[in-house]
Amino acid sequence: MRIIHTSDWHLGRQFGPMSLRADQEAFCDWIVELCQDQEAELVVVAGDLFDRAIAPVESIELFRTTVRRLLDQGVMVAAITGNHDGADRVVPHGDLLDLSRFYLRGGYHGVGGVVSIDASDGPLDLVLLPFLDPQAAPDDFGEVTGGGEPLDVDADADTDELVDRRQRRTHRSVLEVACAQASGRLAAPRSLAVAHAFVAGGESSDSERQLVVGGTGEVPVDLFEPFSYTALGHLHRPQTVAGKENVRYSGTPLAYSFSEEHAKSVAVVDMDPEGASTVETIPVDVGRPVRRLTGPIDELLDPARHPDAHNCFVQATLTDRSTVLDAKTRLAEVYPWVVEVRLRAAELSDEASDAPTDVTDLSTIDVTRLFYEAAEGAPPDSAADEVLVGAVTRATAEVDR
Ligand SMILES: [Mn+2]
Repeated sequence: MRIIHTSDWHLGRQFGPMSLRADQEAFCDWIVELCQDQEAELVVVAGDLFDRAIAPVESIELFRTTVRRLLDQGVMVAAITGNHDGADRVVPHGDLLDLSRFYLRGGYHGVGGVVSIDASDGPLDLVLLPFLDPQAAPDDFGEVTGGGEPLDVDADADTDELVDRRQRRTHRSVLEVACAQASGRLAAPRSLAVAHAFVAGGESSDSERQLVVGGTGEVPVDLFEPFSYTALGHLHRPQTVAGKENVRYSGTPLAYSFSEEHAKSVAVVDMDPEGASTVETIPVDVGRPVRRLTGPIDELLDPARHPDAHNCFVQATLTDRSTVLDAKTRLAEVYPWVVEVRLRAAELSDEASDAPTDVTDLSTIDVTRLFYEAAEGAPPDSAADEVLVGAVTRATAEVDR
């Protein structure tokens, strides 16, 4: 069977002040068409369906119509909530939707369960592992002992033990329980796990929100050992984990931060009836890429210099020593999608302020020169130095008077 693995659609997200609505709609059209062209049987969305817990109404509508179009085409859909989603709002009808072959899970309800699917070439066990907030775990949620066995939960456990157990919980410990429970229930010769997690060894971008406050929230890759293929969400860059072809992040369909200059793609997974899979990544050719440009403003304003950045979201870092007026307005004439303008000189002065120099033995003019260098990113040239010397001489003369 052919599975299309995607994640982190983040519907409703903006790029800085720019709306991504048209790009997200274009991606939804694209995925519907891709499934038709590829004759896919199942589409996976591995968490962060929406960008925030209370998603805009038009994003909810876009998700609903996209799933509807896929189901109408005869494609099954499996989706879980991520750390951005409001699980309680997304999934109240979860198991009802199973009837239409839309498998949606979030939060702790039904976690550790297995959904048996009849695919065209045989059965598949689907294990849906949404982002599990350790602090939100029900009190009777188990623990895994050293041997990987879920601990029996004693309903009469005293309060101290419950408090201890709550404090011990980490993203790793709750996911371990869920994986152990699910793997004990596997029945088909093959399985597909869908999880939203930060698996140790993965490479992050600037647009993921930390899974848990404090600690790293990392989980070890061997949690997913029992499953034939693990479709991961959370990290926004497409990648395999720990060199395993069958444990993979699809990455986001669109670039959501300037750290994502890499190409975006979805993973097309062909799985045989025994669970062996081959994977091909298909680049997503809709949506606006991102570009980081660095240089003096005159260089960046030359339209021949970076013609490929014209249609990108642009972050411009200006290296000019002197003040640049109206930089963003001027850059927008060449790069209509410029989002952010940064000043390198300002960055340099930030760096300089990290390393304070002992100025007690320096003359007033030398301290002034140091200040100039920190503010402008370079020592004063002779003309600037003449002005500084003049100003300092006059100021100190006035103080002495
Ligand atoms: Mn995400």
